[in-house]
Amino acid sequence: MSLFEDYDPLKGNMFQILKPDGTLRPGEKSPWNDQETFDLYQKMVFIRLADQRALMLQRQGRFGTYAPIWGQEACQVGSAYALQKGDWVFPAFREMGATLIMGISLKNFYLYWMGNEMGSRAPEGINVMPVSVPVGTQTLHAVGAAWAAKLKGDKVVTLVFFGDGATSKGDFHEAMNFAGVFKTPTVFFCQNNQFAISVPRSLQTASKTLAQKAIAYGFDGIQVDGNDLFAVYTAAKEAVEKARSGGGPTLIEGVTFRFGPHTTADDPTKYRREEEIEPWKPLDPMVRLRLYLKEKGLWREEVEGRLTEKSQQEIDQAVKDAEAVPMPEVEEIFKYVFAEMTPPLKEQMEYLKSTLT
Ligand SMILES: Cc1ncc(C[n+]2csc(CCOP(=O)(O)OP(=O)(O)O)c2C)c(N)n1
Repeated sequence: MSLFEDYDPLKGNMFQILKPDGTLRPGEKSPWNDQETFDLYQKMVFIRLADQRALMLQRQGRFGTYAPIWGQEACQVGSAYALQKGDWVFPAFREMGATLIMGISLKNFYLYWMGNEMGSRAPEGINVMPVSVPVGTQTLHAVGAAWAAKLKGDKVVTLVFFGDGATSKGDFHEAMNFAGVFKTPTVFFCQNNQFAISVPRSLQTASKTLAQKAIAYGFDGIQVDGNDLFAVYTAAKEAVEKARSGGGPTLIEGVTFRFGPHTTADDPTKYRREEEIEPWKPLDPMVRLRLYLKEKGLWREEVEGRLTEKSQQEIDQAVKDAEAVPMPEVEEIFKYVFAEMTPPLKEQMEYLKSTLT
């Protein structure tokens, strides 16, 4: 029986394997052996520290802005890890975890937020599309790419990330409809982090779950504990395999929480009370994985210290390498919009240049 038949998104019975206390639900097991689980924990430590560093770099004026992933590591690592070589990730703007799991270097990732478009260029063989700031538009791109692959007979799956806020966009509904009709090999991953900037989930939709939106479009939807790496991976893996074997799309709603600001440009204390954050703290994806590993004898304070030190060294190097890349000329903002620059673009470019001299 398929996981998607066991969990009815209308009922809101969320799929979970690893409980917040680090123990497994009865009858459930880790999808990996101990070593692999530990390796993924190590990657998550690196990702969390790289995320924290990004925030600091912005505060120091070395990044333009940044959209932190703090709290959403399991959603991103678990789902991207379920892909195979040749599959594609279509990120929104908060997907450092998924991007690094796909093999993009931290240096490359940092470059984008430093304002260098070279950071949008994935190396050959790494299938990660550039950051998509216009909310939800990437869902259409992911469906188009999946459809193209299907027409060509390529066994490729596209995984697209978006937030709870994006589910109110027409793009999302058009993408879901098209995917359902043409049975495209697409996995829609909604990171329901409870907020779209200042708009809480309760004001986003009257639907009981976001996963249930799949029902209207004729395919599977499942609500997963987005802070549970094991559950996210297991659901994503099943969705990816289903897509690859011609079974069509799936909508996964990862229930999670954004601990940080929306981006470095906002102050969450203006719209979110401390009491709203408090209940999510014990549900942190890193905490439960650490408890699980501790019980297995694989985690101790010294281990954490070692992982942190090693990660910080790698992060230091990535910052150095990214800052050593020459910044592009300001003209490049305008140069590639059209084959030939239009008069308004030329005017804007001249104006910008005049403000810089
Ligand atoms: C088309 C469009 N409208 C508005 C914005 C401004 N904006 C940026 S992020 C955001 C909220 C997105 O919320 P959600 O989809 O839940 O993703 P999250 O930021 O929580 O990851 C908005 C309204 C935008 N970038 N694009």
